[in-house]
Amino acid sequence: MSKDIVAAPFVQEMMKVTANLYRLGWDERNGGNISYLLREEEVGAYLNPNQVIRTIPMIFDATELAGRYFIVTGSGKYFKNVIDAPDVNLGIIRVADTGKSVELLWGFKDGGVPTSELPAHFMSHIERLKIDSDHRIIMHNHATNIIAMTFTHSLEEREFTRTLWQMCTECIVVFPEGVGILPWMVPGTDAIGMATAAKMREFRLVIWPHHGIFGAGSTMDEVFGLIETAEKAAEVYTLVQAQGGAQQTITDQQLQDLADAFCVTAKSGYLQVGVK
Ligand code: 2HA
Ligand code: ZN
Repeated sequence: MSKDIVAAPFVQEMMKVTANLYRLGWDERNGGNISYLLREEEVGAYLNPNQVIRTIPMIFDATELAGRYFIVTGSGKYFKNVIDAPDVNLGIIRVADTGKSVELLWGFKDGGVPTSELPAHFMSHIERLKIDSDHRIIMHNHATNIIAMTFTHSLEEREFTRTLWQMCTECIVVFPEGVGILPWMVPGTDAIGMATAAKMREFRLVIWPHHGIFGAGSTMDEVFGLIETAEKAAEVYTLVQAQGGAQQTITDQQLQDLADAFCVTAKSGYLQVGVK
C-alpha cells in the first residue's frame, strides 16, 4: 500500500501511450481519452480502496459496472501533459454501487473529473465485456488520416472496411470484423455513447465521422495496434489518392487467401470470392 502508484504498470502504460499518441499527432489539445479496466488486486497493491477522495456524479446509469475500477484520462486534460503530471491528468475511479457516480481513489489533483466521453467508454466496456471476458481498454483519439477519409470516402461500413483492407496486407488479419461507422453526432452525450456501444457488439473499431476513432481491446498494445493499423491504411489511402488513384489493388481472392492463411474470418459478405 505504501508503493508509489506512479510506478504501477497500469499508470506507466497510460503515461507512455498518451505520450506516444500525442507524438503521433492524434491528440491535439484535449483531444482523445482512454479508460482502462483494472482488477481490484492491482489497485489494492497501491491504494486503500476504502479511502475515497471525492464522489463524482454521472449523467447515465453504469450499474452494470458497479464496483469496477478504472484508470481514466481527465476531462479537458491534454495527453501532452500526462507524462509530466500523471496525478493531475489521470484518475483512478470506482463505479459506485448505485451506478450513478464514480468514486475517485487517486489523481485529478486539481479537482478534475473523468473524460467527457465517459458515457461512450462505460457503455462500450459493458458491451465488450459481454462478448470478451478479457476486454479491458477503450481508447478514443483523433487519428488524422481516418478523419480525412471520412470526408472523401463513402461512409458505408462495407465499402470503408474494404478500402482499408486493400491498402495494407496486414489489415484484414488485424481487424477481420471490419470497422463500424456512426452517423455524425454531438460528442460527449448519452446518445453517442449508446450508438458507439451498439457498434462495439460487432466491431472493435468504431469511426466517428469528421471526429475520430474508438478502439477496444484486452491490452494497450492490442487497442493501440488496432488503431494504428487502421490509421496507417488511411494514410496509404491518402497517398494513393494524391498519387492519382490506385492502378491495382489486393483482390478479394487475395484477401480471402490472407484470411485463410492467418486463420481469421472476414466479415461475412464483405468479400466476393468464387465458390470453391
Ligand atoms: O476529450 O476527444 O471527443 C476530448 C475529445 C472529445
Ligand atoms: Zn474526440
